[in-house]
Amino acid sequence: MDCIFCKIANKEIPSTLLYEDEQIVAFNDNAPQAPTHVLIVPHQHIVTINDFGKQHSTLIGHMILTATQLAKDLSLAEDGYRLVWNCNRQGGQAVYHIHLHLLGGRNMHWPPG
Ligand code: DGP
Repeated sequence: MDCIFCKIANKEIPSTLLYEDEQIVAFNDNAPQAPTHVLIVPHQHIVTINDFGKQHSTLIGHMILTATQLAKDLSLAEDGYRLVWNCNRQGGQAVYHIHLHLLGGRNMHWPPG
């Protein structure tokens, strides 16, 4: 399968992994939208969050808890940060392998762009 995030998760393409286990990897976004911009990505190729089902509940929880732990580890927790899932075209999804964005280190705007 020609998927950039599968290749990163499988270490076929090098990246600086901030976290990894049997379910997920976390690495820096290569087009950062904030001083800290980390992507939390499952090994499992799930195309969009529309494909989430109850069977993914543990994975989803693990992704969110890893993001909040990384936020603490990266000293973002006190000032705050944002977690983002983009879904499909209008949601701004560019890579069709789900990923959770962890953004921090600057003031975030609302409504988002
Ligand atoms: P999204 O728009 O939600 O699909 O976000 C995709 C993000 O993935 C975008 O912020 C840029 C990042 N990205 C795309 N290709 C690569 C890559 O090869 N390496 C890394 N580290 N990030 C990538």
